[in-house]
Amino acid sequence: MRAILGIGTNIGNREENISLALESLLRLPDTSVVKVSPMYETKPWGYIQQDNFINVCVMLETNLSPNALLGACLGIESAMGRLRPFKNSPRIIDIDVLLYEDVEIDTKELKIPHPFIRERPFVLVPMHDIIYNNKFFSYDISDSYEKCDKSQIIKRI
Ligand code: PH2
Ligand code: MG
Ligand code: MG
Repeated sequence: MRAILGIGTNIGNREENISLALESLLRLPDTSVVKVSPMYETKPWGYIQQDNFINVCVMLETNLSPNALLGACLGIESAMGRLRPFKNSPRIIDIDVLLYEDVEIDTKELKIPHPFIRERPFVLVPMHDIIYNNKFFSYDISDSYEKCDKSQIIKRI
């Protein structure tokens, strides 16, 4: 099954945090990394009194169930030292399951599609890079992508 993850970091060496998270994803069982978007420098969304983020989106091919994949992502976050002092607080790494083919899940622990995809330019821009013209996800972001404010989502070279 194909899944899309969103990864964000705004503490410490952000490029290194992204690389470490990608390396950990490569080591997951029954899972391969199919595509990685470019890195984007993004202004904080929600709680804005914090440093800029680097965000990327990743496409996986995986036999892990959505819940097992969530568990694996939370495990990588913990192993990298993620703390959760308050909602939307600065973080070493955040790995969210955004889409899992056309599966819909609405539990306390896991909501797929992720409920805020269409509101968040820092998700829409890198996601658009990797799901454009794909045949795995019918979730359509093209309208939201076209309309969203991309002025604070800067591609890194
Ligand atoms: N994640 C959030 C809240 N705000 N802003 C940016 N730019 N990037 C993020 O990854 C991010 C955010 C909650 O997970
Ligand atoms: Mg998040
Ligand atoms: Mg998260």
